[in-house]
Amino acid sequence: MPLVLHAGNTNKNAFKTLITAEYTGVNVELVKNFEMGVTNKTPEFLKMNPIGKVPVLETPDGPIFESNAIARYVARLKADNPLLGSSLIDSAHIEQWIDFSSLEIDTNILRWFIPRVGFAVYLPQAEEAAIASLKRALAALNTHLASNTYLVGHSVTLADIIMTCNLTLGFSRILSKSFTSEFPHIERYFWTMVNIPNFRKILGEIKQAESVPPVQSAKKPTQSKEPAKPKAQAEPKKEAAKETAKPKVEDAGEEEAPKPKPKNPLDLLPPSKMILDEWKRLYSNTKTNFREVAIKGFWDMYDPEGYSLWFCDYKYNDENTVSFVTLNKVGGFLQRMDLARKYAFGKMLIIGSEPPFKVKGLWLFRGQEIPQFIMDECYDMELYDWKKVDINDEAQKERVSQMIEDHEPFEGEALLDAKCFK
Ligand SMILES: N[C@@H](CCC(=O)N[C@@H](CS)C(=O)NCC(=O)O)C(=O)O
Repeated sequence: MPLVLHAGNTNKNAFKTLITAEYTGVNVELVKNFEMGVTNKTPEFLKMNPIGKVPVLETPDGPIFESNAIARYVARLKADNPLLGSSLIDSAHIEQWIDFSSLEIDTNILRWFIPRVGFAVYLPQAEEAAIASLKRALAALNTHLASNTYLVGHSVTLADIIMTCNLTLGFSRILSKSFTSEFPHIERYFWTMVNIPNFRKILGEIKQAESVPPVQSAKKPTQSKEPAKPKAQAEPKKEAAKETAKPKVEDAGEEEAPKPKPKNPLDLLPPSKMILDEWKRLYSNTKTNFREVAIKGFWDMYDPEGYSLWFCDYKYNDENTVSFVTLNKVGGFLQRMDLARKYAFGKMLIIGSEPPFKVKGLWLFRGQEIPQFIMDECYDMELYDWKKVDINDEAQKERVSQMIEDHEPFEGEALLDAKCFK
């Protein structure tokens, strides 16, 4: 008889047990027709887990909740299971990495992700703190993995299973390549693990998030406050099984009513004679004589009191060894700058005819500083060194012109590509 696991079929916490079962040779099956927010709120389910969360495993000796405990139970069904280590110290290190994965990595990924997708109140400072804590944990993990293929010993253990499932949520929903490239040993580890057959069978093919999801307004925590709808009445939920995509309401429970959006401080600056949209139109519509028309037009329009110009220089150019990865990284950056569309124009040049490619850019921002909300919300900003352009310096002015017009050669080198943010 299979052990029945209650969860949707995309739940990364359930994957911990399913992968463990593959390694252990235990028959675990997902319950049929599980519907998130409905099945797990019935009185029968609440008897198994009084807080109505999944996964829950039914065993001949009674139910178990908490995904790490369930995975441990399944691993212990096999005597001397190598997943649990073969010495006291290995077992302790397995427990250490399981806790680290749950408390330092998963928690901070969720603190970053959940408010963004609207299941908790979004607070920029809280997000900043979550990202800082996550980076601290990932840096330690990256260092460990620099000289270790697996977390403990020389083969897969339960710690790798739990860590990989937690990273799966991160990599597929919020940790884009430009974020993870700071942690190359974790990248190597993660892609190796998810391609091991016992993992791949359960996880399927993982596609890394292309960008950080934009902030959505907070969603109503309907599941915790409304009684469960009888099954027949429940709307068909395509998304129902996607707890991985939408970690549910536990963190949204404390949600406050959405506050009116504060005005962006840049809207309170004295008006500028430069109309950003006019410049963007001129840039887009100039097809010939670019220097004479668009560049001249730019300098005629430019208002050094209302706007500032900035050069940026990617700090990790030596990592730009694959052209399409470099292009995607820059593309992701421009997508994430979407929030700045009303206040910025940018050019990003990908320079060189062979790797490593250099990434350099020019940005026009409203105001005299790089707007704080961009620094806060677009983490790519810290991957670049920023230098304010001195327009009284003719050489710098000429560099600005060349960057706007994709001048080639640029500083003596060919351009692989040039991308514009407008
Ligand atoms: N610490 C728990 C977390 C479980 C959890 O947060 N489950 C989510 C889905 S991934 C859930 O059931 N949410 C429904 C709810 O909060 O009512 C575990 O590892 O099992």
